[in-house]
Amino acid sequence: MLAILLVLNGPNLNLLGTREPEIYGHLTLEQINGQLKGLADELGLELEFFQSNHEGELVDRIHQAVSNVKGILINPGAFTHYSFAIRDALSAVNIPCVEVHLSNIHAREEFRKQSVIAPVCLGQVSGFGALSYLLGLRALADEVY
Ligand code: CA2
Repeated sequence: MLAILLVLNGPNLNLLGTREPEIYGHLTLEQINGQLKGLADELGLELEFFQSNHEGELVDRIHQAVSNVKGILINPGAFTHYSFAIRDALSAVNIPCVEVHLSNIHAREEFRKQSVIAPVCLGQVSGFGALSYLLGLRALADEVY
């Protein structure tokens, strides 16, 4: 049976490809997920995808992951910077997690430089557009196998 990894995306990432392409690129979330699926097939992994604009829904999905998920790839969106609820959920389930960002959060506004999620993750990939997700998936796959 293939290991299942969960790809989580937070608020506003459903708008990818429609606005602010100079910051977030031209790809839609569906296209990024398609690239991830291609890489997962190569690596022999199964992916589940979930995007929500609601903090509680992301927390609930993380809780559900306990039953079958071996790793979590997460772009928490703006929740990166202040959601102790998502951080606590990731910490509670104790599933290996990698944080990814399209933009380089360390090269933007002051408030974006802090991630409250990163301390409960294996690591963070930030600033490479869709490639951040692919690099993050490779890192997570390494941990899972
Ligand atoms: O760079 C990233 O991946 C972010 O997680 C994106 C978040 C932002 O709040 C984080 O600081 C960094 C914002 C996602 C907003 O996505 C949009 C996509 C298209 C148009 C407008 C917003």
